[in-house]
Amino acid sequence: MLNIGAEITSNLEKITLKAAEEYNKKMNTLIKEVNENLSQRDDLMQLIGNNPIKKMKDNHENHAGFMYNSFKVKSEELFINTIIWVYRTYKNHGFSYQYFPVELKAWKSAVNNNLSSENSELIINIYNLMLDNHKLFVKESESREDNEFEVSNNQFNSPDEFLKALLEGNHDQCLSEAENIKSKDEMLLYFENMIKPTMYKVGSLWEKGVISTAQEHLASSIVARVNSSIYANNISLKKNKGKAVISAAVNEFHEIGARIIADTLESSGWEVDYLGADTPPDDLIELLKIKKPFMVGLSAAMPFNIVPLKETISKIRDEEELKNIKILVGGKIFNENLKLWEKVGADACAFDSKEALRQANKWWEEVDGKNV
Ligand code: B12
Repeated sequence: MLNIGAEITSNLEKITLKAAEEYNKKMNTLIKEVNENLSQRDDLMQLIGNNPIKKMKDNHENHAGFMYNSFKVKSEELFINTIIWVYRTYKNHGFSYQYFPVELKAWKSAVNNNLSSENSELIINIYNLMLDNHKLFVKESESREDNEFEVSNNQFNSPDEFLKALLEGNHDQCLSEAENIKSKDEMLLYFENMIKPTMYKVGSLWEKGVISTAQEHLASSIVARVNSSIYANNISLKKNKGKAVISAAVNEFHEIGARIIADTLESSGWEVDYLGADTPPDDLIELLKIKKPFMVGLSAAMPFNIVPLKETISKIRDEEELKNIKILVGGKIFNENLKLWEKVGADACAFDSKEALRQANKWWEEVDGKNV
């Protein structure tokens, strides 16, 4: 971790709940003011590299959500990793490095104009820290790559060939190999050694501006079809373990990983209800009351979805009839920020499907006294 870590932690710790909530309440005003401030500049197009203004506005919306989450979760690693990702990705998409100090100053001024002085001071300290360390963030963003998974001894075709077929939209080729997967073990290996590294590579290419958002969407939708076909060919009807509900967190649209976890558990005897992306917390809780599962698995990838996930978990814990449910979390954001799962109040976190299955079976064994 960077040597500014301690300073970031101490400044995040100082942000009171009141200050965080005032920032949240006034978020739309802050975003509007920052958008207006930048839009009036003569050098706007140089700053954002001739990108559509909407791209900058999207960044401001994500920024506000990320800051609010950081004020509440107070994770130094999440804070630093996300800033570095933002610098790297927006630079790759044509934004100039100079955009960041300009934007951060606009946030400072919006916070100063709209929040009470008691709260704004605490939040402006964080913006000052970001401004003071601009050069460091530039340097770090140039030296760090997004995580990619290199898979050795792959029994399948090379992930590179699969990637090429995905990006070309070659459904037939992508499905042909999946049709040969005839056992649970092969299925699990395929998820971890083919689907996951390929999708991480897709993300890395999108981040570098090499492929478009449409190509990323195409790849995701083919993967969803491939996974459905693998599932249909390998479904296990023997259910000898507990019930599990698996879902992506509210506002979380990354659901391929959650679905892999659902299919993995189901193929190993768990009775699984898989809910997909963006499940609203109150509806999730209603469903849990009806289904009464042994465990619930929740997935998150985005930094701005951590507080909503934390609140969902806390709502589940508040329900007397759900108090024994085990809560497992996972997803890219937890894999990159190793202590984050504790901050959201989960019982455990798992890095991948193998680890998720091991944890779920361990809990089941403890409670049920069965050999699994
Ligand atoms: C496909 C994709 C999308 C698709 C998702 C489609 C779908 N049906 O899921 C769409 C287009 C919706 C999307 C949207 C966005 N995306 Co996107 N996306 C991706 C991409 C390329 C692949 C995700 C994936 O499928 N990975 C493969 C799975 C198998 O891996 P996994 O999720 O990590 O899952 C494994 C483990 O984490 C774990 N696990 C996962 N869930 C769970 C749950 C439990 C309970 C457990 C125990 C374990 C577990 O087990 C899984 C198997 O090993 C990633 C790149 C990447 N590196 O992941 C970017 C990525 C996650 N996206 C990113 C971004 C920025 C976005 C957007 C903000 C883009 C935008 N401008 O709109 C939005 C945000 C939407 C939102 N609110 O959620 C960034 C996030 C970076 C960051 N730090 O903030 C990434 C990393 C791309 C990049 N390199 O920059 N995206």
